[in-house]
Parts: sequence; structure tokens; C-alpha cells
Amino acid sequence: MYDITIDGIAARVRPGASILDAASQAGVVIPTLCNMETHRPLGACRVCLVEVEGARALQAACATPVFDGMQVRTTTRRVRTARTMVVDLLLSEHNGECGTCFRNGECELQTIAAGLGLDRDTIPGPKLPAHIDETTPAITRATGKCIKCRRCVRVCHGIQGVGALFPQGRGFATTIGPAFGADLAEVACVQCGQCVAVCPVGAIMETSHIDRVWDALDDPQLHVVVQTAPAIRAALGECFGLPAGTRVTGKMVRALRRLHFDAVFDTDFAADLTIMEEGTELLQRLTAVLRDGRDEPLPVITSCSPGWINFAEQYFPQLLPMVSSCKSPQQMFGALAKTYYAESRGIDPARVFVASVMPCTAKKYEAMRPEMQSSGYPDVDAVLTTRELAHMIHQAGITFEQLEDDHMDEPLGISTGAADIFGATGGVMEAALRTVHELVTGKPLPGPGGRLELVPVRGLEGVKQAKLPIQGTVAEWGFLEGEELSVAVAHGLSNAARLLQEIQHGSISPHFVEIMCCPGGCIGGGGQPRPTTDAVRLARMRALYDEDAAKPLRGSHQNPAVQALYREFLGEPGSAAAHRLLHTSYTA
Ligand code: HC0
Repeated sequence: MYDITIDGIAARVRPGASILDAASQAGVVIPTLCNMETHRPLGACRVCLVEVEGARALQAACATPVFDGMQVRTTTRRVRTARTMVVDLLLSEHNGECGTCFRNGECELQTIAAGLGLDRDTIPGPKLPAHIDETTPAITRATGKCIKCRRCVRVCHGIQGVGALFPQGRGFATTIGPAFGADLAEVACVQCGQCVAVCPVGAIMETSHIDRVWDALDDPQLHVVVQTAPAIRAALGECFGLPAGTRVTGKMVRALRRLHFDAVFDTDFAADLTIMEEGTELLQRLTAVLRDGRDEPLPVITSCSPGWINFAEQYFPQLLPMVSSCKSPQQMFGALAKTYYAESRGIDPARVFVASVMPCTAKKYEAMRPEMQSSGYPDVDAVLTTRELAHMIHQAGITFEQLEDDHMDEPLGISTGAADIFGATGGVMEAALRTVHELVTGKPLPGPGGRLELVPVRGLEGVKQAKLPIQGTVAEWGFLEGEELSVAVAHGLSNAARLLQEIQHGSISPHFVEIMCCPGGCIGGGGQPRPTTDAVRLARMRALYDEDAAKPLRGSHQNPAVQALYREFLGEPGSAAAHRLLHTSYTA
């Protein structure tokens, strides 16, 4: 270990650590606009300059490794002057419109400038050209605000393996965007919003649906229902200063009522329903292949993550036959709100407006897909990210932290613990196996201490695999006796691509695969509160597992509202009515 001092504070630091790591360990905050915990330092923004005893020039703290005996100063006049100059130069070309920017009040550049005492940009010169790219349903780029930190480029290439954004040109003329100055809709962007999640300013944002939702709430002709995705309850509190991983389900429901939604429902209901449909599809395909020797595509690959579907359509079209035909829970919910729910309440479906709250920007894109209107109306009319819902709660003057808990409405607000864990990587797989195992063997999924938990598919490992022995099979599924159900899970599209290539090459042959677009699954979605680090991901995951463990029912097949839906409306899982409303197809 190396002994160093930072601003006089002694620290013991591992060799290879950067000054930025060491400062963080010593409790000294050094500002940075380009650093990312998932990537090697880039030293692009130069905001983290510090003075190192004996070094002639100031050093970028992120890119300078510590050495034994190092003495670092972070607050000298020289450091303050240099940082101020760097930030002033950024502000001089930043076409920021701070007063009206959605990031106003939570912009990293603004915070750092304020910390340096910069209350205006003092360097005259041209501002960046302000091109607004609104060509995709989910993401809006405002090029004039870009500070060229390259975080978006690095997450798009390194984590997602997509590569829709590049630095182009030199000096002042440098731009960050799709190649050859194209707009996002012209390239293979999957609209996952991971770029939005890491952008320090307002240069790349979710396309706001806030006005759309306020307009609907203001319209007395409309019956406005809202559904909330599993991952929202584990993260929304962060927008109000609560620690990551605080479960705020009850406060969220109360806040939604205060916003005057006519009914507050849960995407979790549709997640339970998804398990019934997807589990049925899995068993049908296993029967065809293992019992009847027919040539059906295996593995079954989950379909609920729209960024993943977009990626599959553009990068792995040959694998589309393996992808489950189930719509995502968001879309299943919408289709039922405008049929089953509208009919049972005697409401004209044309008057039902479905708003979703999702941790994901690609859900905005999914809702706009032309095939997503099997009721004759768009399944979903507006999609708010977690951040947008927080913004509306702030706009309404609600003190979120002080709200009393409330409960979701019935019947589309009833759910089991299996649905809660959909929001964490491995959760859809675990939920599906809870139900499939019990249907096939007549016994609950075995887990440590009988806890129904499939530990190998939990956690942040990029690709996870498990084998589940099928023992004590009920007569109908006797052909599975002695088989091992082999499953695999990937999250983050680079990991997904790695797993899919192994499947294509035949080096692994799972029966069932879960893919989630974003690192950590939906708890790490592009619409979640900033920042999302691995520590934050783990805290949010813990919250969902706790929510699951606290539920009296933890298997989707036990959901009484889903059972009633099949009894009263759909018939049985996989029925013609279920296929008409709840299933879809893909476009290569
Ligand atoms: Fe997800 Fe979903 S779990 S994709 O990650 O399946 O966005 O939270 O809502 O639809 O339920 C996101 C989260 C959802 C859907 C569910 C699935």
C-alpha cells in the first residue's frame, strides 16, 4: 500500500489507484465531468486538475496514479484558477439556456461552475450550433449543450456494444453524435437511454411526455390510469433525497393520487400475467422439441426489454424466432386497460388514457410501435421516466418524503413478489421458474431455506447460468422427468451479444434465456435517477428482493386477479384471445 496525503489528510491507498480514487477514499471531493466508474480514465474534461508536490504541471486526478509518499493539494490558488478557466471555457461555448433546461438544478456543469463561484461565462466567442435531434420517439439531442465529455460515447460502445455515437471533427468544431452528422433515427440506436443516464448536462435527454400527461389529466373527458414499473418503487425516492434502495411503493401511489390519476395500477400485475403467457410458451416449445421431436426454436428468449428487442431486430435478426412472442408487461397492461378494464367499468375505451411510469427510455419507443394497438387503440398513450414523474411531483408542490403510504387500485394493481423482481437482472427468469417449476413438478421452486430464490441468476455478473433439475414431474409433463432445465441471463447489450454468440456457436445450449438491455436490468434503466453506480444498482436490487420477500404471494400463478382475468376474459394462457391482445411479432 502507498501512504499519501491529500490536502494534509493521510491515506493508505492501493498501488494503481488514481488520485481521484484516493481522494474519494479520503473524503475529498474532486469535481469531474468525464469520469465513469466503469471505464478507464480519459482525462477529457480537465476539471479534476490537482497540484502534486514536485510536479511542474497540474495533473488530471482521474488519470494520474498515486505513488508512495505523494502529496496532493486540491484547493490551491493555482488549482482554483485552472479549474475556473477550464469551466469558463466550457461555458463559453455551451449553448445552455440554463433557465429553461430540464437539467436546471441538477446539471453537473452548473453545480461545478457554482462551486467555483462562476456566475456567468466571461469568455466571449461563438456558441455551439444548436441542432435539436428529435427523430426518435425516446431520445432528444440538443447538440449546443454538449460539452464533449464522451461519457455517452463510452457507454454506447463499451457497455452496450451499439456504437451509435462518435466524436467527430477537431477543436471547437468537434461534435459528438451519429456518424457523418446523421440524426439518431438514421443509425442503429436502440434508444436504451444509457447515454442519457450518464450525460452530465442536458445535451441528450429523454423526450418528455410530461405535457402529454398533464394535458390528459386536465381533460375531463378522459379516464386517465397510470401503471408503474417494478423498478420505480426502488429508485423514485432518490429524486427526493432518500438513500438508494429505499422502498417507496406506498408514497409513490399516494403521490400519483395527488396528481389526480383516476386509477393507480401496477405493471407488476401484467408482469405476473407475462409469466403465465411466457411460461406457457416455454412449456409448449419444450414439449414440441423434447417430447414430439419437432423442430421448434430453442432457447426461448425473453421479450420484455424493448432496448433488447430493438438490438435483436438490428443486430441479431436471425435469432428473432427464438424470442418469445409475448408483449412486454407495459404493453400487456395497456391492451387490458382498454379492453378488460374498460368493459368491466363500462368506460368507452376511446376515453381511457394509459400513462406508464418506466425506468426506461426505450419504453417510449415501444409504446409508439405501430403494432402495439391490438385493442384498436394504442395500448399506451404516454410514458414517463422515473425522473419525469419526480419532476411532475415537484411541479405539483408535493412533499414526497412526508407522504403517507397508499395502496394500488384493484384489479390491475394486484401483484405477487415474483413481479417485483422483474426489475432486477435475473428476476424475470426467477419469476418464470417459480411458476414453471411448480406447474411441472407440483412442488415449489427449491431455494436456500425453502425461500423460492434462484441465487445463481441474481447479482451483477454480466452473464449468469444455472441448471435446474426437474424431479417428481406431474403426469402431464412426465417427459421432462430427469431433465435439467438450463437457463442463462445477460444484462447490458455487450454481455447479451457475448451470450448470443455462444448460443449461435453451440458452445452452450440453454432452454430459456433472459436478456435485459440495461446493466443491472431495469433498476439501472436509462430513465432512472442519476447517478446509477454499481453500489446504487445493488441497493435498488436489494429493495426489490425485500419487496418480494414481504409479499404473501410470491408466484405469478397465485395472483388472484390474474386468475380472475383468465376466468372472466381470456380463457386460458396461450388462448386465441390472449394471443390477440398480449402477443406480438418482430421486424428484422
Ligand atoms: Fe422493466 Fe418490465 S421489468 S421491462 O425491466 O418484463 O422498463 O421495472 O416495467 O414492461 O414488468 C422496464 C422495469 C418493466 C415491462 C415489467 C418487464
